Amino acid sequence: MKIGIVCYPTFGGSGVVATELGKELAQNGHQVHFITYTQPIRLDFFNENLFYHEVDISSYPLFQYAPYESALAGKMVDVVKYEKLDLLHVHYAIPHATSAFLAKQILKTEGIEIPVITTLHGTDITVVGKDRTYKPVVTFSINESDGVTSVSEDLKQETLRTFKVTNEIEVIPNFVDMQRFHKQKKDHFKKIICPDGERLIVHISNFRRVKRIDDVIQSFGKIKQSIPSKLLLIGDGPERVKMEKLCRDLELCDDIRFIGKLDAIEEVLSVADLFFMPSEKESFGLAALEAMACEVPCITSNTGGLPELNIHGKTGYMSNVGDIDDMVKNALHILSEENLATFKTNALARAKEFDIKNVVPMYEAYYRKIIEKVKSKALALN
Ligand code: GMT
Repeated sequence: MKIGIVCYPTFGGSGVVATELGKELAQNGHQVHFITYTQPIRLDFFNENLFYHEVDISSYPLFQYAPYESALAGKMVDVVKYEKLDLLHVHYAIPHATSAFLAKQILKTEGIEIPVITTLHGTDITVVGKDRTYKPVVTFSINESDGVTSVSEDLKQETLRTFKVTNEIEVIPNFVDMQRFHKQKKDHFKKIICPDGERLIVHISNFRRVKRIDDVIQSFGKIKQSIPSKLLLIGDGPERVKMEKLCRDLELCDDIRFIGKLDAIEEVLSVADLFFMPSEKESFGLAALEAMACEVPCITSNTGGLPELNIHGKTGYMSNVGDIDDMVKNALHILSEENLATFKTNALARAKEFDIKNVVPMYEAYYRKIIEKVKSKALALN
């Protein structure tokens, strides 16, 4: 198949999933065309089947805001026509599904039927999509897509509760590339971070409020009173400065390091003992899955799709959002000498269920189904 993929090219989970999906599809022999405003972060790989098309957003003094949706739709039309794509797969509803609808209508006037699949990732539904301004547009764009997938059952249910959806939603979970994410021997690295054999706790996110990094820091402060530990905070975003201040206020700076955005996170995860994800909302929790693949158990909140990933008492523990005392109690249990190895083994076993090799075929089957559906519909109308 010739597949167009539209996504946010940044470190965010939806862009990572879209890029990893495209890379795997290319490995499987499909031709994959990324259409984004800049080179996707994880598109760091040469494959003869991978192509990148940059959306050019021309400005004009009249525009206070450049019309990105129009530029994206125009680029989609161009790539579909000239690369003869079979399908457009857009990740994150806003504004990608809307631009795809526009592109589809334009192409229709030229006799081209392009199937459009929208994958819902989380905040496009649970935060931004709910906003009064966007809600009618998101509802319309979901209903006008030829196929809709969601990364967890919980996100599907939340979508059905929030919007008047008339379309079927197929759940295809997120996945992990086990060849990249596996425990590597990085003992020298662990020695540098934890010179006295401390436990290593890691958090990775885009540092938005929804991630509740203050809960990570406060929990860490309590954990280290019982078990000598270090905390690595990986990523960057709007909350970083506030979180640095919190570390200073709690006098934890000697044991916490902010690493910023990091590409080779599997190297850090290889030496981690515990991953923290206390998010307010989390449709899936891709970073937790990547941690599990590197044999790192997880302390997460029990929100959104996290119960579909983290098995309470086996691969880690879940707590109510904001219940720091419970998180600390559970973290101490996992980090104890007698329990840690079992939790690590369980985390790896769970991650294997989300191996990219098992999940990408679900997308391939879904693509074929939607292409067929669109073909039959077009035939019936002619
Ligand atoms: O977590 C974020 O804020 C980034 C966001 C995104 O769209 O890039 O992540 C969402 O999509 C990921 C990939 O499907 C999921 O693993 C995350 O759980 C989800 N984030 C939220 O629901 C907050």
